[in-house]
Formats: sequence, C-alpha cells, structure tokens
Amino acid sequence: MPDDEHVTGDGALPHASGASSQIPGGFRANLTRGDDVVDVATWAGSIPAAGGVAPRVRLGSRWFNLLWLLPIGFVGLLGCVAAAKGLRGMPSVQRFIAEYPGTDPRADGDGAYLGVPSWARWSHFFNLFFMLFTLRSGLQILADHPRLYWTRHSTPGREWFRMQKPVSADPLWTAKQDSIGLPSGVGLPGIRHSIGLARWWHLGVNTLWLLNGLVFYVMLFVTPQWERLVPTSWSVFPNAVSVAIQYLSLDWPRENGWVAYNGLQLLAYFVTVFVAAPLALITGLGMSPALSTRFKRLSRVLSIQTARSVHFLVFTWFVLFIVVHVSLVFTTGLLVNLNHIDSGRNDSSWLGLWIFLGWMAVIVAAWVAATPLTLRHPRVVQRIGYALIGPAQRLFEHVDVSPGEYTEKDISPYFWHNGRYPDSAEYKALQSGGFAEYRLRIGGLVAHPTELSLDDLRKLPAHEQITQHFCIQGWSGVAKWGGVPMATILDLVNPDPQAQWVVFYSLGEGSDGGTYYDAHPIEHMRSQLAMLAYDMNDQPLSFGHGAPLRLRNELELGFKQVKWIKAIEFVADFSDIGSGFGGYNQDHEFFGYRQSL
Ligand SMILES: Nc1nc2c(c(=O)[nH]1)N[C@H]1C(S)=C(S)[C@@H](COP(=O)(O)O)O[C@H]1N2
Ligand SMILES: [Mo]
Repeated sequence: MPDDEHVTGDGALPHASGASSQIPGGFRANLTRGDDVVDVATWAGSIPAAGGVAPRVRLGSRWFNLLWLLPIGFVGLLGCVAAAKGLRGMPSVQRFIAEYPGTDPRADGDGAYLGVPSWARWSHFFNLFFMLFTLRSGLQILADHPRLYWTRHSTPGREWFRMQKPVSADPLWTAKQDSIGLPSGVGLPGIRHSIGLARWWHLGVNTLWLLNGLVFYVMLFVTPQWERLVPTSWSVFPNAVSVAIQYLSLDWPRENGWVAYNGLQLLAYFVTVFVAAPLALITGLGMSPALSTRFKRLSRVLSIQTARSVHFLVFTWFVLFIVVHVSLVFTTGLLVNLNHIDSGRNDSSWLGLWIFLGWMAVIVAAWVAATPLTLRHPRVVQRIGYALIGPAQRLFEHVDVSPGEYTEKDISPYFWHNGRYPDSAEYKALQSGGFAEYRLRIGGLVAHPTELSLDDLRKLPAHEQITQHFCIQGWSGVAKWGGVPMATILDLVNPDPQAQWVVFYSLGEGSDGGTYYDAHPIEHMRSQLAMLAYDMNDQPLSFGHGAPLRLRNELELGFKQVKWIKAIEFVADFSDIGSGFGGYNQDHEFFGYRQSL
C-alpha cells in the first residue's frame, strides 16, 4: 500500500476542509483492473478446483446418499411392473380399464379441431432450448453454496440437502471456500465460484423462457388448444391411474396424441405448465433481497431458503419430467410422436425425425460451445445478461424497504463469513491498536470532505436494524446491526448534485489483489436501511465480519456490503474506477452492479 494511503493519527478533523480532488487519487491508488478473459488457473484468486460429494438428504441426524435411489428405484420399478401385470389379470381391474381407458373420449372423434399448430411447435422447441440452459446454470448456482435449508438461518448441520462435506469447524471458514466446481459439460460454466457468470445465463435465458412462456399461454387460451392441457373432468384421475397400470404392465394404451393426451400425460403436462413453471418464477423471485424485503409477510412464510429449496425441487421435477417425457416419446411411436411436435403432421413419415435431429444438433452445438465461449468472452455474457435482466432488476430496486426488519428472536445463531480477509500491514497496525488510529475518510463530490474516527462515528446519532443478509451464493442470515445511518453521513458531507454513486473502499483486498470496493446508487443511501455498522448483535464488529466498519444496504446482495471500510467517495459515475463495472466482483468476477434480484 503506498504511503499516501496511511492515515496518521493527528489528521482527525471531523470537518476537515481541503480540496476533495486530493482524496480520490489516494482512495483509488491500489485499485486493479479485472481480466476480460477467464483464466481457469488464476480464476477467483486461484481458488483450487474442488468437487463436492454425491448429493445427500438429511433424515433426522442421518445423511442418506441419493445415489441409493438408483438401485432402489430400479428394484421398485421392477416390483411395480410385476404388480401391474398381476393387477391386469384381475377382472375388476379389467372392468376399471374398460370404463376408464385412459384417453380422452375426444380422441375417438375426427380430431379436426386440434392437431399441433406451428406456434406450439416453435414454442416447444424454444422452451426446451431455454429450459436446458436455465437448468444447467441453475445447477451451477446451487454448486456455489451446495446446501439447502428450510429456514432463513443457514446453520451448518441444519441443512436438509447437501452435495458437499459437513461444514468445516474453522471459525473463519468462508462460503467461498465451501463452494464446489462442476464438470464443464455439466455446469455452466462449471468452474468453481463462477456464480456471476452462471447468474447471467440463468436470469438472462430465463427472461427469454418467460417471454416464450407468455406467448405460449396467450396462444393456448385464444385457441382451443388449452383443452389439451387443462383437465375438464374429474375422470382424469381414474384415467391417469388406468394409464399408469397399462404402462407398467407393459401393455400400453391406444394413443391419439394428435387430438388429446391420455390422463397421465394430461396431469403431467398440466402440472408442468401451470404449477411447476409459475412456482419456478415465484420461488426465484422469493430469493431476491429487494422483493423479500418489500413483501415481508410473504417472505415470512416463503423465506429465501424455503424459496431456494422449493426452487430446487422444481428443478428436480423438470429434470425428471424431461427424462420420462423423452423416454415415452421414444417408446410410444417415435415417428408419429415426432411428426406431431416437429412437423405438425399426423403420420409416420421420416420428416419429423429429421427436423428433430436438426433441432438436437442446434442444442448440442450450443451446449458444447456454452462453457468455452463463456470463459473466452465473459464480458459479453455479463453485458447481454444485464441487457436481458437489468430492466427488471432496476424496477424492483425502487421498492419500499420499510417492512424489511426483523426482531431479536429472528437473529441467526450462525452467520457465515465470506470474502477475503484483510492482511495488509496497514490493517494489522490499526487492528493491534484497537482501531484508535482508524479514520474513515469521506470525499469526492461533496461540500465537506471529512475524516471520522470510530469515536466520532459513535458520537453520531446511533441507529439499529435487524435485517437479513442475502449472499449471492445462496446462504442467508439475520443479524442486528448498530451504527450510523448513511443519511446522517450524507447530511454531514453534503454531496454535490452531480454525485450519483457512492463508492465504498475497503482496507482489504479482493480475491485477485487490489482494493475491494463497491459502488451504490446515491438514492439507496437515503433509505432507512442503509447504514455504516460498527456493531453486530450488540458487540463491536468482529474481524471476520468487517471490523471496524462495514456497510449495510438491505436492498442489495451480500457482496455489495463492503467490510473493513477505509474510505467513501462520492462520484458522478464509476466508469473510471477499477475496470469501471461498479465494484470489485463486477470487475473481477463479472457480477452486475445492480443485483437486487
Ligand atoms: N472488503 C470486503 N468486503 C466484503 C467481501 C470481501 O471479500 N471483501 N465479501 C462480501 C460478500 S461476498 C459477502 S456475502 C459479505 C459477507 O459478510 P460476512 O462475512 O459478515 O457474512 O461481505 C461482503 N463484503
Ligand atoms: Mo457473498
């Protein structure tokens, strides 16, 4: 750290005058630029590759390895086939199947009114395409915090699902150390702690998936096609049971998918289109700090962790659906089925198969190219992702945060640590002196640049809030923060009208070296839940959580809550700070500068 960065104890002038232009060079002296290409060897502070363990589910105090489901499921299936064959020999079951053959009575009609129109075929293809990349990047997001919980307290040992070893006993163990990588053909992009890029894929492609879904919903209901997917009679249930028995007994029902689906199909499609898809959206939004803070009543029931867990169960549903759906398409009259959905014809010509193979070639090519392209052109992914999801993120940023507070009894017993701990001589000297020499420097586009000691800060009107922290990696925790509202700081320094962004610089470095920093829109700083915290849960902030001073802005994700703050700078824009993307993770790990979702 250059010498001009040192704060000498005698400079404590709460209202120091002096040109604000002197300060920025000092603030920014140790900033670095991020790479524009991902080098796997040096990625995320040269984080070593690490895989997880096979997925496990906790039953009480025991962990059950889900790989056991493969043999258990296989044996179970054989058992079901034997049982179904037995059932079909029984006269009562035969009568039942005769009464409920499984298919819709409309299937016996001429079917002139249905068929599969071209909009349905196109939206089916786009749905698959977007869905695959959403699932793949979703898995990558899970890998960044490979544990699932039912409460907002992400307490180690209390998770119900993990694909990682038990949490380390190291008290300063970080969530980043806990992340795992995935094979590059499975995850997107696969490498460990690549959540910034995975999120652009996930949220960006998802926006397209939702638009496609919206068109599909509208078309479905302005045409008679909705009758294919919405059961209109309770007989769908006995029909579904009948179909299940027929499938399992390996003596399959007569199908006429051109006109109507069988009961089991109808239920599976209905649940997928009208339950799973909306649930994916709702639980996705349930993980957002901005929305969770605004809709507290809802988030009490559907906490971020419940949302994340259900979101994962929806993922599981989609994966199982795809596997079973594709298997049945292949085994129940491949050519006819493919013609229905690919060529829009009701015959057994080869055309549908050729179209299908063409589409699969597109999907396979995109799948194979996605990781290498992402690692080579991460800035493009960051920009396109932001163009796709940014408008929604900005929209939800302006929500009212007043409901976003919790009570003492909500405080989490365990609060994860994250980030890179400060190790500079400057920090160590301050720390060993009990931070008596610490000075928070505030400058940039303000009328009154100033320096504040911890005593000065503690003398300002104190503020407390009990709020929830949302790490981008997926864990959360509630804590009580004590300190100074940012609004008070703004009143003290009086920002110029051109000041649009408030940049917080840390005494600590980011993962690749160079000062950790982050920029916040100035309008957030007037919000009642934006503060500089020197206390956490009624104790002075610990080393790990950001001593002596950290930011809380409850509209944003965890990585924006700069710890070990050394200085605050008011700027008109951040394009000349670091790489110019608005923060350390934005510059180095391709995060977005506004991530309220
Ligand atoms: N200076 C600095 N601040 C930082 C980080 C960091 O690496 N360096 N990590 C961020 C991230 S990703 C999170 S989730 C929170 C974690 O805060 P905690 O350790 O108190 O839980 O701090 C944020 N602030
Ligand atoms: Mo984080």
